[in-house]
Amino acid sequence: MLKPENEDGAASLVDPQFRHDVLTGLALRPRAIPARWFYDRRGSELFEAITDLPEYYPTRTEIGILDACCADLAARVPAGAAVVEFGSGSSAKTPRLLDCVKPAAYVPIDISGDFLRESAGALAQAHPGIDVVPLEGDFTRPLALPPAIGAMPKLGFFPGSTIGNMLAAGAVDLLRSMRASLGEGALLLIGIDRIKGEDVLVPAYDDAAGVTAAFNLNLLHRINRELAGTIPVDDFRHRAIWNDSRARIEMHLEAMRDTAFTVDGRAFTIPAGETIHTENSHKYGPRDARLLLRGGGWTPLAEWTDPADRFALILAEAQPERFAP
Ligand code: AVJ
Repeated sequence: MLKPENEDGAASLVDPQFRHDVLTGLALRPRAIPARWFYDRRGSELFEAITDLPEYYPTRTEIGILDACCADLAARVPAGAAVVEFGSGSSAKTPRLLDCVKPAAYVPIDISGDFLRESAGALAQAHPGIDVVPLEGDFTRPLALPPAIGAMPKLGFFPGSTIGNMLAAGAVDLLRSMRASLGEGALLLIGIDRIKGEDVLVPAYDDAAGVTAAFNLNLLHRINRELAGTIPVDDFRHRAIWNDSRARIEMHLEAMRDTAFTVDGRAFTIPAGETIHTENSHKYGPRDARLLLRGGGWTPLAEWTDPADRFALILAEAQPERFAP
């Protein structure tokens, strides 16, 4: 499989999926490119910087909840469990969860093998009692877990409100895939960002230091670098908009003047004021989040929030709904 990013930047092979998503996305109306393409090396660095911003509350809020709920959570997870993380486990949350739950095994799943092995190695060193078994693969589809953890009780971990990037249908599909991968009776600990005032939401996605703007605009630099693009990046600006009816923050790149450019030899024009939609970050009220989980085959068992109710960690079990008429 081709990697979306290579060490040598310009000389890297074109990822056919990236090329396809960009060329079709720029031809769509409204124009839209999937958010997963933000995360080349520079984009991942910028996202790390976002998590430290004073305005970006989700990361530190979720870590605070995880620390505060540890005793309660640990009491609900069977001994000798395997923690299965959907994502590479490079965040500050993973070691905290492992120290809390003390599982027998830890399985990080990621499509980027290099990144996966790096973070898995570091975690294994820091947790000598835990069997770390990285699994390279696409967790948006059901996958076979390593035989070594076959008999262990499973705890899935999907932090960061990453589920918020998906539309409702895609989010339900993903939850069902996780259920198929982990099996009936498994637990899932998922972080979901809450609906709150625009006064908090918009600055979290449009910070004073301009880091989120750089993160969004990096997508255009990446297109220019990897797909032989001629996009005049300085003619675009970052926009973060709260879409109240859909309960989501949308990120866009807005053309500040009429622009014309090519990507991989194809010509595009974007008139002044029009945008490329680059990300949705859906927010969920308490009932919305539980409905979403049930829709994906997960029954909520417990949930923990911060004192300001900004973010929720929900523990759910892969069980069919009981008492259905
Ligand atoms: C990684 C998808 C959870 O939606 O808050 C942060 C990505 N985008 N700032 C989010 C993001 C702009 C983030 N997720």
